Amino acid sequence: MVLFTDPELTEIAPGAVLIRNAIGDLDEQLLREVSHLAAVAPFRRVITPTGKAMSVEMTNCGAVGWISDRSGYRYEEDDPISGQSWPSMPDVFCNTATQLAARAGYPAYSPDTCLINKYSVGSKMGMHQDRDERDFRQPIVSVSLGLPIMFKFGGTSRTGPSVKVRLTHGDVIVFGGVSRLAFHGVGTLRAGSHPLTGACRYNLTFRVAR
Ligand code: MD6
Ligand code: FE
Repeated sequence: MVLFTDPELTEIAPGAVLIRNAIGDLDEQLLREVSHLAAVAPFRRVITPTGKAMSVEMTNCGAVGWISDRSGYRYEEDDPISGQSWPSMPDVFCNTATQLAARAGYPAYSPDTCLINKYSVGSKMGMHQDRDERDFRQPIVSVSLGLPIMFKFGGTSRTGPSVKVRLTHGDVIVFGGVSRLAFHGVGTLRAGSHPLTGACRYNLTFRVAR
């Protein structure tokens, strides 16, 4: 049950909750962890099954990580670059995701993976569904850090009408319920400079994959 008395909280679609400025002063700690993780599992541009490199760079932490190559989208226990397991999820990641999910009305959330997206000028992400996880009753918690971007939130078909939300540093979307399989994407990252991330935007998406 969502607390509509929370002034920072908006339900953008049934089960999809936007929490503005949701991470307070944890931003620097989260970004520090991102750079530690990227030193172990570097950001890379994955190839889609059609053979195109995505413009967004990605890495993962947790028990599994989301990858894509010519054979498809899936979760893997090992980073294909190193052949080693993905770095474990920092406590501050897990604790933050659990608290945010609870605030949006999803108690006892315990993610087993975090996909980290890095956007540079010109990066974008087309409309897609997140459907490589096993249990769609579990929400996704998404934290935006750095430069702003336009988030498009559609329905259950790729081409239907969509709601647009400009996501800024510290904004969070918790994506669950009947919206868990909604199509969504983000527009092109525009040039800019953020005091903590410079010319980039990072997006942490927490999932229960297995
Ligand atoms: C992004 N986010 O914000 C891309 N997926 O850069 C996603 O694709 C996403 O924000 C599932 C749930 C929440 C999200
Ligand atoms: Fe997504």
